Amino acid sequence: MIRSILLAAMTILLAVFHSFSQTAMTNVYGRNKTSLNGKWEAIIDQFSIGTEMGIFRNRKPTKPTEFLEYSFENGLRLDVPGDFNSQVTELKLYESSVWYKKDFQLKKSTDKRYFIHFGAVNYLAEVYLNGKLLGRHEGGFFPFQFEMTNQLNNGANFIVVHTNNARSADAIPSLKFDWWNYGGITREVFIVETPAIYLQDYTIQLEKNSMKRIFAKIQLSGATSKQKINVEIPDAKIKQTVTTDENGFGEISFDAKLQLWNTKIPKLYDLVISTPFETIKERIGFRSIQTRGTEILLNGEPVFLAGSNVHDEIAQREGRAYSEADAAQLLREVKKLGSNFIRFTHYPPFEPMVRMAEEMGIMIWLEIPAWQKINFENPKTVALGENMLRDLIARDKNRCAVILWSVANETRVSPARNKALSGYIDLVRQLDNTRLVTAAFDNIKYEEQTRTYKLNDPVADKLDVVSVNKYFGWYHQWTDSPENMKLEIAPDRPFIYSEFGAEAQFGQDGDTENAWTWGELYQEKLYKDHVKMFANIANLRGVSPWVLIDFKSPYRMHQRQQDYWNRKGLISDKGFYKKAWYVMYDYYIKMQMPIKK
Ligand code: GCB
Repeated sequence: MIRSILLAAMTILLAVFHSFSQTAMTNVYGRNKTSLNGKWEAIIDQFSIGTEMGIFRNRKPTKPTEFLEYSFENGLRLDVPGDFNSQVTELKLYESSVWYKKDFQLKKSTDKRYFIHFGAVNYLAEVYLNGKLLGRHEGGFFPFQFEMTNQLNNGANFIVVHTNNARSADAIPSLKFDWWNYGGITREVFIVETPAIYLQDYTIQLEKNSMKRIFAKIQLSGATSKQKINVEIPDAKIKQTVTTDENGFGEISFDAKLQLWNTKIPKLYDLVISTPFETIKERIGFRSIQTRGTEILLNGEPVFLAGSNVHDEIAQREGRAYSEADAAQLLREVKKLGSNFIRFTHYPPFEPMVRMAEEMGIMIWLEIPAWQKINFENPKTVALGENMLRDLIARDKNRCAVILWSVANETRVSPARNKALSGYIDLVRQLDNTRLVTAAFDNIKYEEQTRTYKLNDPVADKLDVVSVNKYFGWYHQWTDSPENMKLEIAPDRPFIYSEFGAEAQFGQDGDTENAWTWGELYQEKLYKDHVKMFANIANLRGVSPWVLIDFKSPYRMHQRQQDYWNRKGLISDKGFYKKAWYVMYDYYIKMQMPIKK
């Protein structure tokens, strides 16, 4: 009896497990893949009734008395990748179900495995192949995959994806957030063909605090016996063999003579990993990142993070950024400002953007969308955040440009939140002990007696670098002249001023005194004041103005000044530089000048 109950429970667990997505394989761009990008047929399903109707079966009437109240044929067609809100005028504010369908042909080999990879779907995705559920995924900014091998036909196939971007209280992000809730299949889709035993995951980086010792971790999928894997970096004369165990896992570490990646010369090497069944290539770099007291050290040298906060949106076009051209446009602006560092807010951007930033020598902060009011009381929400961290680190852990993982932005202190964030920090360290961990806080408090701002947050003590968002002159009053402002934030470690700023419409002067003029002069002065304040913060190791470019947001309802744009950009929605841009430009030149000894 007990045995059969256990068996039944196991079967249910397996079924539930099966219906969830898998973490995407490392380096999908280096795989044998076919793109499913392009036009997909689509059906808008405002009431989310398509599941009951069986839209995913894509049936046609089979007898005279039969009719079906849906059809993909000759209807809406949407571009993938791309959000649906900015493709169809009526969908601009839409937050519900859209069904996508794509036909494809595939010559199936019996000795291969097949996966479908999604760069991201916002927010929920249910993926069906040939009318049967492959699985579900939750979270709008992370890659995921499903294995299709058994359900795939040799020849004609069709994929249906049910996407839904409705907000919910237990989601991450939760009900409100300051960016547009772009929905749909927002990032690229690939079919990946692999051998039966394939290289699912690998990590190759310098060991913590080392500038010459490399460690490599390999995970094969489908292996049942030991295998020999070659790891080669010809340019660095590296040729190593890792022997995996019966479960496909192997690791090794070795010394190498390397030219380290840095922001001036972002050296990347060609990496070749060969198993007996396949060869995977990519470009990879090596650097060390650590803290010493209040310093951040890149390859042992103190570095100042001259930052840009970047949303996944470009100037001159509404909608989610998705292409290499978009990434190039965004990153060009980051470079032009003189930034050596990007804080990608408040979610990871699409993968090619991270790779391109690395090629350009830009250091990177990546975070999960745990933004302000997250329901940390709910264990499912906490677990969702953990999964996001796992997926994020799985995707970008081989990118040397990534120096900081951020676990949250402006979350409210509570026992449940403290426990959740503390768990996230431990998890990040367990998954990747080579990078620095941070979070952005907005809860600094003014101490009247000492006229000093301090941060009293139990979570901050666990971080390598403490980051604060504070809007003096905009949401908060200056309590002293900028030169005399005192901030003592985590004085024993590096501090990043991760957000500050004000809204201004490009081309509208206003005046320096009144915020409500929404003018460039007010914004410019506010930036000058911040620069004065920065000079007095002893442990300030980076700043990141909010925000590089104006972006769309439902929060911003002033119809004449904002029109649903957050206008805190240094650059306008049309791509013009506001006066404040030049203040930061000058500051960044000064902060990155070599120190005279
Ligand atoms: C913040 C948030 C950011 C907002 C910004 C603003 O503190 O972290 O997501 O967009 O302020 O403009 O209010």
